[in-house]
Amino acid sequence: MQTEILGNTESTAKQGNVLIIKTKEAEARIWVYSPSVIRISISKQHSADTSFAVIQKPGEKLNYTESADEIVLTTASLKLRIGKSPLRFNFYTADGKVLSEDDPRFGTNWQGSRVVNYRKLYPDEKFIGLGEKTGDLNRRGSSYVNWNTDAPDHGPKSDPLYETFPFFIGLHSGLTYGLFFDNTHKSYFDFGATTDEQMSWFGADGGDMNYYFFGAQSVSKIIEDYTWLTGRMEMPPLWTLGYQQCRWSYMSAAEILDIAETFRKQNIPADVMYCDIDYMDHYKIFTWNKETFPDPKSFIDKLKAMNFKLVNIVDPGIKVEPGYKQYDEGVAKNYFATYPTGEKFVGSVWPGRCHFPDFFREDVRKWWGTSFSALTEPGVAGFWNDMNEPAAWGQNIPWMVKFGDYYMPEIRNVYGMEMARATYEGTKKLLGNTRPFVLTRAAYSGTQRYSAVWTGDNSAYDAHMLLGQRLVNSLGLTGMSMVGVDIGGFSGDPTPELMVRWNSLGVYTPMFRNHAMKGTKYREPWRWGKENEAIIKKDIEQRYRILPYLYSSYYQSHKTGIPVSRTLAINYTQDTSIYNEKYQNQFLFGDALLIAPVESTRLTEDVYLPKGDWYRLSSGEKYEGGKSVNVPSPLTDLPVFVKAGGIIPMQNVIQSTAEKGDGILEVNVWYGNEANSFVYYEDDGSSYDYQKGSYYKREISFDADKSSISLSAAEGSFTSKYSKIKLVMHGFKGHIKTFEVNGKPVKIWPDVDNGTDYSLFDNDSKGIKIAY
Ligand code: MIG
Repeated sequence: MQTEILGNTESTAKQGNVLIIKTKEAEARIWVYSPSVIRISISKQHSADTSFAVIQKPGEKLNYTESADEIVLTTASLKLRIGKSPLRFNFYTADGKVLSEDDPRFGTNWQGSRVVNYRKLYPDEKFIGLGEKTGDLNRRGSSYVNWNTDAPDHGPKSDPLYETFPFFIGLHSGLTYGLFFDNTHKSYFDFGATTDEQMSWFGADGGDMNYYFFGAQSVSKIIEDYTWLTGRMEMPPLWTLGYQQCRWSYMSAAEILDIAETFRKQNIPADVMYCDIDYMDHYKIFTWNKETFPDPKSFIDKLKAMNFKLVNIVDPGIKVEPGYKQYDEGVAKNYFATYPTGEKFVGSVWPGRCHFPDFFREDVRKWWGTSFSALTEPGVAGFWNDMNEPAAWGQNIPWMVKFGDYYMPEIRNVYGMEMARATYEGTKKLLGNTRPFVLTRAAYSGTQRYSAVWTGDNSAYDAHMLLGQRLVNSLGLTGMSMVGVDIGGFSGDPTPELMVRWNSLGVYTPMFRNHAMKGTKYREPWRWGKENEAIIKKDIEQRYRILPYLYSSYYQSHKTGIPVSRTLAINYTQDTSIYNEKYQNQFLFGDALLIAPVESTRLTEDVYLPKGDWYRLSSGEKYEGGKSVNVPSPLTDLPVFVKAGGIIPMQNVIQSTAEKGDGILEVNVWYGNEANSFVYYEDDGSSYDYQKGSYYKREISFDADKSSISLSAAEGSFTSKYSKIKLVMHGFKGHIKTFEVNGKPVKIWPDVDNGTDYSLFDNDSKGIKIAY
């Protein structure tokens, strides 16, 4: 096999909105999607121009000049200089600063169907992203493979895991850029790991060198652009933000009801119970075990009466068993993957011998979707998609297995996403105006449009807890905001200390789900002794306190793609300390909270606080940032800090999101010199009416210079469930002279225990101005 390197330009032509450049080896096509997003696709033979990830079309404008050796394409924010001979692609900011360039020697090249792009590596260049990848926050010096894999027992260095997000962000010379390699084949990324630090490279076993280059000059704007291109999440059902209790498996309806009752008896807030694979009849998807779940509807009605939602698992494998509805229908309509001869592929999974639906076909997705009536009719609210890498015992589904026209190797990495899509589209239809919840294990770029993800089978030890946090933070960079890890660790048994610590981190995990493997000790909050139960309860209560803040943070993800859990690399990109291994797990949870994950054995911890002032959430103690501080981290108090100026709407504890609560919205503001604002968002938490204007949105602003806190008039037709506002002012001692709401003096009380000052007044959606 020879290496073919992209050579000299033979012709250039503009065809509508695409620039086409031909060399002896290949054809390059260039489109401008937006001023900060340019796409290049280079191929010896272009495949059909379809994408599972991208939902935008290229723009119409193509501004370029051509000379004998160069084409220079410009947009408002980018300059792409194309060297004609040999054909190389080099990106600059509009004012000419180098963002990223092809390696002049190798650029794009091939070995047979394998295609690779080599790029220059800059001395200070760092890399972040790639979604669910182990290793460090800064991926410089590491290499990765994308090949969706069932990875039980993976460790903090294992690769690949379950999901593929071929999108990374490069950082150097104070500049930022992003690159999305939209190629679903097995793919490879190397950030200077094996090139003597000369180059970075990425490539795939097949397909086109098809990538999108992002030139925005901030990590958050790059995430906005990437999620503009690949889509954003809908508003999640509010109940999914509550505490979720899962296990492989609660073995009967009676057992699940018993657990749910215990939550209520112990007054530990919770919203969700799960059915793992044992609810089914011999693991047949869309069936119920008649002995252990004899009457699904009355079982779910009882859960509903206790304000619990139920989520059920479905795997893709359909058991080979004549007489089983989904098998018979799938065979009759040819819905399953085949060998090239047309024979159906058989792989073995939990049900035994199985066929695998071809989710790449619309009619199959429809059929799959309607099958969920077996779950939605009795009242299941959420749909958990597992084993969709796809997994089968032995793992290596043969390369010649066909899904319609696609062979396994070209679409393995998107199978899980298309299953999640079928599940989402189908259940959305069945549920009418109610938002479905889908949770998937395998994913590809764009999955955020359909589903939440969790990080698969983690393990009950400290390093895995920390790894999980990095995975969550990294997934946030690639558009996945709603992400969970199995709190407590899926395999193995956590020590009580680890369970408590991990649960406290779960409070600040976008999806808060406790889950464990068959054979492990039970994990529910009351299994750890009275003292630990009390800590776990208090932490879960904290989750319910911050729900108004969390829901508003999800609104940001819905609108802009900015994730709920944010690696510090988003807001503090140029601060090199945050990439330090010691601090790399830290993250912002929403706009205002900084969380430092701490191992369960460490009762004090060094935390790095970026520049600015910070307050410890639990004590109100103030810290100066721009340095590391050693802080107490007992199991009762995970280090959580609030940015000075931070605005966090909270509520009093409720036992589930279905409860109305006491109608008091607690607006917390921490004193700070820089003016700040927060977009507060509320809607009914369950329907799609928000898309028709039924929401309640207002900006809460704080400006110390003006001694003012204000809430703008509420936008939207929804009526807030909070009739009163309790304003809690942290760190305002000495700053409060008078206190007026809309020009009228209102009472304000000092809270001696917390060192805060607070007031209570009516929630007026017309707008509230507070002067102090
Ligand atoms: O082969 O459904 O990652 O969360 O509990 C194991 C049983 C299959 C793997 C999932 C895990 C789930 C388990 N599943």
